[in-house]
Amino acid sequence: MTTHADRLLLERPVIEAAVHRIVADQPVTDLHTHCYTPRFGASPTPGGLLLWGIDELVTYHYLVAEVYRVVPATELPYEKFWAMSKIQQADHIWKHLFVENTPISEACRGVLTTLKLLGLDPNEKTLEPYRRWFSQQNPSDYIDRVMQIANVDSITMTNPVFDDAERAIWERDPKVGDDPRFTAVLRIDPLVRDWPGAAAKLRSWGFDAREDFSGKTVEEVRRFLRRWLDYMKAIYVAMSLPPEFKFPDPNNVGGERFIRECLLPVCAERGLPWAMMIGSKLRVNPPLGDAGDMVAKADVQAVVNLCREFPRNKFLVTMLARENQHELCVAARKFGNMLVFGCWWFLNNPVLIEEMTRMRLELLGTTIVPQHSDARVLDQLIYKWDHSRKIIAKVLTDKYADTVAAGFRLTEAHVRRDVAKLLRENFRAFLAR
Ligand code: RAT
Ligand code: ZN
Repeated sequence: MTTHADRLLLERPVIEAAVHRIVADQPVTDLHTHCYTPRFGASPTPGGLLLWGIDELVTYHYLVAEVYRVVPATELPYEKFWAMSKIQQADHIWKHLFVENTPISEACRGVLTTLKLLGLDPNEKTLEPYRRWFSQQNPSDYIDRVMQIANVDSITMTNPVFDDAERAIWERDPKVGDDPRFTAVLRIDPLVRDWPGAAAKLRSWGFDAREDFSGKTVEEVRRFLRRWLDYMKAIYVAMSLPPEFKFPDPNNVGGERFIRECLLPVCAERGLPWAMMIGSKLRVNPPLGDAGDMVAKADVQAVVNLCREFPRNKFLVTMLARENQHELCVAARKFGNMLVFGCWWFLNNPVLIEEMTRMRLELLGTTIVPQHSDARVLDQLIYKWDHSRKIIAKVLTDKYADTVAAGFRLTEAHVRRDVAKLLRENFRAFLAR
């Protein structure tokens, strides 16, 4: 007897329909977001870290960058924009990007998709109707609703301990991260980007970390890492690293020693991966804030050196430059302790997601995590996953059609197994390893 799972998928339209259905039905474990549990406070409450709702969606920094292409700083100086209320900023962006221009960029389209999938008409000329709708939602219930629409089963936070506002919240409320829908990640960019500054901070928090690594620095930095990993119940450690990142690095001896002597031993002892997000050049236009960051090509050899020298460590790796993607895939073929993930930030555009997903599947089979959302605003989970799922399904359809043409007897069970790995199990298995 042929069961549903054994059903052969041999013709392209049959493959296509099955793949799109299976990809849509597969719950995602989203391994990198900037979303928070409601206990961190929620917008529009001042200081709330969980951002959600129409005004946050429309003032996403990707859209701040885009509105400055339409209304340049000579017409609206940056200080004036930042002095406006969130509502005024959102109105400005809506008018210029959604009403007076056609919202075809990926970040604009994302707002439309989100509204549509929430059951709203994205054609309103002002934001008032959306504001009324969102004001009737309660953040915690709304998280459930967004997760259900996006079909996301777990949201991984990003928890920067060097951010004073966030650290204060953790210190006030040790249970702030306890929500079964979320997991925490210890984010510590300054320890490599600015070792002397980070060491000074650690000293001010009672850890005797010295710039020249004298005394008990190594032990103390390890104590700091363990303390926060345990406190947050972090599932990995993350850093965004500059295009100049090297390992070893004679120009950043402090950063290198931190990685070698403190970070990697603690990660190995705890069985936790280190997520490296490489290629972000911060603040090339400082007054734009988060919208003022840039991309540049980075050095894949640094990743190769780390994976080879530290075989007991696990490395989650994503790179920001399109030009690095091929070399990174080849590097991943050499090292089982590396898991390539996501189409990060400026790569989160259909043309690049498709290209990267295709290349990764061709070079690495299903041993990848094709996407993460990087949602900064909770509601963005809806569009980021809707858009990416469709591209992943499209690419998989092509790959399966080629495999079938080579004589493989493809069934629904194969597709289900592969899609589960890609969207959920590969990441979970890597953590558990
Ligand atoms: O994608 C983004 O929103 C960036 O601003 C960054 O947050 C980046 O994803 C990061 O995690 O550093
Ligand atoms: Zn991010």
